[in-house]
Amino acid sequence: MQMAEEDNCSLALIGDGSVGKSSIINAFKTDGFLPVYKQTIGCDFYEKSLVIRNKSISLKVWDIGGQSIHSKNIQQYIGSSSALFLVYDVTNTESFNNLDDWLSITRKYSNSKHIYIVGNKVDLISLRQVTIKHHDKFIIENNINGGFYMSAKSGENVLKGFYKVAGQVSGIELTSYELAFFDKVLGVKVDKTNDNYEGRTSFADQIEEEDKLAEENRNKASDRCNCNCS
Ligand code: G3D
Ligand code: MG
Repeated sequence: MQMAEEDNCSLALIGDGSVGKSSIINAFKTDGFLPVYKQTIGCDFYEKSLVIRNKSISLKVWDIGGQSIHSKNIQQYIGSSSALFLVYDVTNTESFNNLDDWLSITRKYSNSKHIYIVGNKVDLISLRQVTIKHHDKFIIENNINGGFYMSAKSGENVLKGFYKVAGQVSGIELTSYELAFFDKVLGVKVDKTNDNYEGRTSFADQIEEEDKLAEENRNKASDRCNCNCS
């Protein structure tokens, strides 16, 4: 009997800090939401085997800290990803505006056709700032593959997004009917002691150092500022 071959999909979640990248990955990873943990510094990854239409797909997910856009290692993570989620927070216009920078850096280092924007925190309905019109306009004007709205808190669209994209990378276009099976809302869990850095790479410490240095230099530069800016 022939062994079924396994496809590979590596997906990087990038975007500003606090938009919910780690929370989305945790929602996918644990079928739950872990609201209390440190901001990702550096880069962590998680690997999971998915079965899509009887095809086994090994999905590797990279979580790149928002503060590492200028890190030299970001090229490697973006360049080696077959798909990219550019995540923003629908309650934070700045995180949406900064997608321009995230897309530029993505296009600089990647030829992937599988680029999506993800508007996260849609559970915060009354705080929403970024409209559907802006979200759609970004997709059309930048000619990217598409976008999702997610809530890492309720789990809305999280499974759907990951399965849809992993399928696409393997040449499988899941139908709306098939995707509806992933439409479940994930359970909510609170784990205040979680400090799980499983899959943290050796680059993580290096990136952390670079980020600290950049922050220190920024602080030094602002200390030297003698103007009347507030
Ligand atoms: P990051 O990995 O992009 O830096 P995190 O972002 O996953 O660390 O999330 C940043 C904060 O946003 C966290 O709040 C987290 O609980 C919250 N968050 C993430 N996703 C959602 C969501 O879908 N809905 C809501 N309501 N909150 C979300 P804290 O307070 O722990 O810093
Ligand atoms: Mg994080």
